[in-house]
Amino acid sequence: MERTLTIVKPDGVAANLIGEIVRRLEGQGLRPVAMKMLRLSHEQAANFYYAHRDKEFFEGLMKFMTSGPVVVLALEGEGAITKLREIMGATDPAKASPGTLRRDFASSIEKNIIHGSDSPSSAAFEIGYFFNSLEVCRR
Ligand code: 3AN
Repeated sequence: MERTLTIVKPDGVAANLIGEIVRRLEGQGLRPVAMKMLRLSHEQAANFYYAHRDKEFFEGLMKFMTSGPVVVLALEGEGAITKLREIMGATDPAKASPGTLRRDFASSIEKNIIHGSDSPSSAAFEIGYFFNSLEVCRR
């Protein structure tokens, strides 16, 4: 059983897509084991996206990720990291496969409604970034 982290980004929350996104994740065998809504500060967003600190899009990404509340979930399931990335679709919604969340709902490569951990090491870091061990439930 594997765990991963997902974020319904500010555009997903603003478009009332929390329920639709969680429905698709649960429908494909990704069970929420922790969940909360919060509004990120610049510092919290910057530490989360530390790996992208030198990218030219970094400040735009900070502005976007702090523009409204997000919903953060830890998910558990068979092959959860890869499965979540498949359900999300490619970073650029124009390149995302039909039926993926980003193809169906995202408006740009930056405003792409959902985040998903890209490896076991980033999943471990990202779950620990948002949740302590008492907040992650066994199911
Ligand atoms: P993913 O979210 O698919 O793992 P990453 O990790 O490469 O993609 O990028 C993290 C976030 O940075 C993306 N979700 C997106 O919001 C933003 N981003 C990535 N590439 C670009 C880009 N070329 N221009 C603007 N924003 C970008």
